[in-house]
Amino acid sequence: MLREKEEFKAAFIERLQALHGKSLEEASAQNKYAALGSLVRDYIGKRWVNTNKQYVAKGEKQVYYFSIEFLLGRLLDTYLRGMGVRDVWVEALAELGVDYAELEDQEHDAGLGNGGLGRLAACFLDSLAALELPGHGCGIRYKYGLFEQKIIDGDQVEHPDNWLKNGNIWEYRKIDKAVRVEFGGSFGAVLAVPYDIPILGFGNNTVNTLRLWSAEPTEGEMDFASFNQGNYLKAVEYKYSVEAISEILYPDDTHYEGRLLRLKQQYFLVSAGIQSILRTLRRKHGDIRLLPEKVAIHINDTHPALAVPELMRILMDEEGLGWDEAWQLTTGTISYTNHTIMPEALEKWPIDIFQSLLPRLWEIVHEINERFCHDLWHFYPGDWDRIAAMAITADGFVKMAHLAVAGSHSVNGVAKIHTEILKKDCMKLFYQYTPYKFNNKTNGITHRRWLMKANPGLASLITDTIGPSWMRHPTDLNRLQYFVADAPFQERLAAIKRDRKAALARFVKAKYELDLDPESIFDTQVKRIHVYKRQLLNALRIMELYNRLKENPRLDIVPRTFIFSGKAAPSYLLAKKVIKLVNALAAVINNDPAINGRMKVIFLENYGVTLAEMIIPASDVSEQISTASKEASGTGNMKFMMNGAVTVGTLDGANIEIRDAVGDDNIFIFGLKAEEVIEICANDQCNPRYLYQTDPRVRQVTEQLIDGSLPGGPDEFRPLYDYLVHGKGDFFELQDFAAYLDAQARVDARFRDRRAWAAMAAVNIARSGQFSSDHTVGEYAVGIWNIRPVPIGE
Ligand code: DL6
Repeated sequence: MLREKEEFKAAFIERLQALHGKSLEEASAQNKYAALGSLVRDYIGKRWVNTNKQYVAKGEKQVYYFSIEFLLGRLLDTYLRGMGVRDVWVEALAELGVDYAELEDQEHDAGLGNGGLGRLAACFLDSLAALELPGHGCGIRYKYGLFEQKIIDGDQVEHPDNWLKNGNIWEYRKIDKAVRVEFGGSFGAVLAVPYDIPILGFGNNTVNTLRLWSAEPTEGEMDFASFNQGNYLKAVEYKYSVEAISEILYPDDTHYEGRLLRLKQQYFLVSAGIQSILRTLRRKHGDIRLLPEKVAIHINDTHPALAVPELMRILMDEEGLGWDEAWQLTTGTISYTNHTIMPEALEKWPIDIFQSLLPRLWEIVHEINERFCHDLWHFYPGDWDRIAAMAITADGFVKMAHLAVAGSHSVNGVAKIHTEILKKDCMKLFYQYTPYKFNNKTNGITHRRWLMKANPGLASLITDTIGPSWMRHPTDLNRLQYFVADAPFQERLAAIKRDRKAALARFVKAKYELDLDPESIFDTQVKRIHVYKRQLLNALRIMELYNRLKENPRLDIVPRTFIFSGKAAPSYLLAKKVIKLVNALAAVINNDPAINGRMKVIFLENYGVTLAEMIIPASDVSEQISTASKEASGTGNMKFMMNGAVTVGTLDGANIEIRDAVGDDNIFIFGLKAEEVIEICANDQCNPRYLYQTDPRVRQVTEQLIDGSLPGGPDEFRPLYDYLVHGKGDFFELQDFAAYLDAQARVDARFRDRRAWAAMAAVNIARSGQFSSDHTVGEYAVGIWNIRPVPIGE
């Protein structure tokens, strides 16, 4: 398949002519990108059909990963790597005078997710296909992805992310596979139209499917040609209200919002997805009773938890099964991952909204609750408090996490500590009742995107050093341990890091007209902006270091570049203030001649997958400083580690497992532990104010927020001051401040010894294989889904 350069060149030029009627010289970059995409589609088409045929022929169990978010990023490069033609095609393009990087830039990131949860779903799809596992994604084709962030006068300003503006060459609209989704009440029916995106394996013939559903008016309801004018307007209204369902991704991952549109999205996703799965099951196997044997449905957090009552509805109302059998099939098929313990993110739908939009589902949920509470009564006779706390519907709400636990056979957390907290704390009662359902699956990231694609220089060094097996077996990265102290290896590693830093510096110079020093420590915190992730703590220590340098201009520090990037939910005012503060610090510090470039602060706007691919390989230090117990796992921590950045972090989420993997000498741990945080919060003993009174550094930096020394005047950052000094202190910024400064001093000392630093970086890379999502997905496949690889022949 076009493995020879000359063959490819001829095909490419021919395709340009056929698609656009243009010669190579006349074609625009967008035309060339489309022609390249069309050649990729040629390759994929046959293998996709073949994969599906073999799945049918072999009759193996399939898993469907239901997620309200899939944060894919760009796909072109992933496809070319999966096909094994990237290097040949890139070279051939260069010989034609076509810059591949320019073509890559034509692709708009598919940003159909907020952050970790959506990116995890994308990594899992990549690993499923790479491992030849029969697994598919099921999501929503939002017309607008996560908003585009612009920074104007230091503030975040949101713009719509019109990612489909130039079309999407990777999607296949399959109108013949559309299904009707019936809502209750006055809303009526909606046509769910699938857009399939092929998910290519790596060096194999597997092509799995990500099916994204788009909401369209059903034909019947849209037959308004003969309508009088009043009905015509109504018909148009109907059209817009239907299309609104798949119009936009909700831009908040940490706050549950009881909006009707969100509930419509959730039902739309699960109803369309389940109908389509059952249609395939009937066609392939005939007998619906084979469901748990042939299908696993995984729900990524509670957003698709309506899968439980929807599957019950179809099995009973359409397939004619009785309750008990339907329940056995449903719970045997569905499994659930919890991604957060933050109470404000836990979904609960007001019963009146639920009932009026989904009357039949409400009846079923009501019955599930009755039976669930009845069973609890047998187990815990007379323990009303416990039963009330576990009920699925209570206090006027449907509690989605309770529904998800009751309706699935497996419940997993996403890092060891997170699963322990679920078991001991927030889901304690459920764990006591059904301990066998609970298990841990620590998150992972695909090393194909986050190492091979994002950092090809490092990938080559690794292959030169230990051979290529790590690409298929990422734990083979362990073999790098023999080279950790090897001087030539360390030098090459350091040179690659410098090269990535220089590339980022060029990008920053071009976009922000700011000079970064690649010799300085690139110290990075990139992720969603949220109080629990504590970008504010990072900002405070920057202020503290600045104060010290001002007091003593001869202070001996290693120059540092503080890099931030991330989006705040549009209505999250405190988080937006943190963005403003970072930008204010940048304005002051970057322009202060007394600092002489020893500190630089930069906030890179519009964080997303593609930007992350540039920032992460260029970083020396990875800031993972959430309040212990609050970050379920984190996956950014793994991406940095895999690229040789050293973590400064709390004992939270997967940081703990990273610490265990690299050892205490190769990570900078600080701060309160989860048990301490939980206990202080439980006893309501958090009193940050005493630190303001006793630690002069705390006092100085907090006062500076309101003394008028920052741009914007004394009131601009008062909300942050009030939060820190007069707030409840739930996120422990002030308690962890001294320990954080101490950890940063250790970083400074260690970085001076370049060999020691390179050795630390090497240990981090060597130990990162266990955090490949191949490993994680392998564990889901065996421990939860019970699926096996299905090798696909040519
Ligand atoms: O599991 C993926 C990712 C974790 O790594 C993060 O620690 C966690 O914050 C994130 N959770 C969410 C919250 N969504 N909900 N609900 O995105 O999941």
